[in-house]
Amino acid sequence: MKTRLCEILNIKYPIFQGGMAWVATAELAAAVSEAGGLGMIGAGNAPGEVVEKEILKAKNMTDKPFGVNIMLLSPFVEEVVDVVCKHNVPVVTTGAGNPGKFMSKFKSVGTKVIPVVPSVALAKRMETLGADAIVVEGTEAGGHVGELTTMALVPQIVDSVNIPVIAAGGIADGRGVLAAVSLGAEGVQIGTRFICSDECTAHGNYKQRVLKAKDRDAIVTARVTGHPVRGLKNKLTREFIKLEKNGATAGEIEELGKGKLRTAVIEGDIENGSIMAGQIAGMVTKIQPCKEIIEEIIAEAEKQLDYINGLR
Ligand code: TUI
Repeated sequence: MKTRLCEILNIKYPIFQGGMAWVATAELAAAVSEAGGLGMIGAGNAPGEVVEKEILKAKNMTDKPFGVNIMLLSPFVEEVVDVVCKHNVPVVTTGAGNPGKFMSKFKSVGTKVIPVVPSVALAKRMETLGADAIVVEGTEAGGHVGELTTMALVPQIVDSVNIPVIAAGGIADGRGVLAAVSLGAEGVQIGTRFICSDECTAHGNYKQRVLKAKDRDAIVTARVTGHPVRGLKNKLTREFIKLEKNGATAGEIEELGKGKLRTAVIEGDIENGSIMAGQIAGMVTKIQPCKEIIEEIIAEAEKQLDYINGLR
């Protein structure tokens, strides 16, 4: 499976690993890149020096291209942009905002910029600003989500821009990849399934909770803050729902969420922590090496294509 993205980014398969904060460390990113996909370090809310260490670690673990996901709401966004440029990271994806003001800086060091967008308007704006491609993320995704589904959003954006589109949200196997390609995407981004990889450094409790998840377990909370977050049901999501029902302010709800991703990913407290994961969690049933995950997905996509051809 080869698309324009493989050429532009010098990768074997057009499969991105989602830049999940705390979860997407150098170990995971390097393993995905070694397997022929595009691994991504999730900068989240980490300071520049922490992200710098991860970049150097990843460079030691692979010669293949990898990326950094920059969370634009981070208080350290400026210093993260600086370290990414300093180390000539080949690819940057951005989330939770408009990366416009950093675009020329990335371009000047040859870093490819691939913003994550939840709408047609933002996709068009990013193309005009010189984005190399865009990740179109549907509300099926984990973490901070937009309103529209992958199914509805991907073809509308494919029809509105000329740069390559990478579909994200609700994809975890070869059928999902083929569906995304059918909608006009030239690549996919997969997050939740890579949490359940051997190389992912997240706490075992987090991985086991994803494995246990059923179809309706990944719910959205904190809508009133303007930054809705999808994660797996637990004590924390019940507390969010209770606060929301009682008419708590956006500030109070935001306060409840502070530091909670770390609580789950690092400490392994999956009752009080935030278990960000996508709707496809219910389909993830085993922990595998990244190479096996990617090769299985590609083989399934080919099998599914044969099946579809057999229907003609
Ligand atoms: O960014 C993500 N997923 C994330 S970020 C994150 S950390 C966080 N935690 C709590 C609250 C907020 C963030 C966890 N998961 N995905 C990419 C994504 N970007 N989804 C939606 C957007 C987005 C939303 C609005 C991108 C741009 C945007 O633009 C608004 C504007 O400024 O025009």
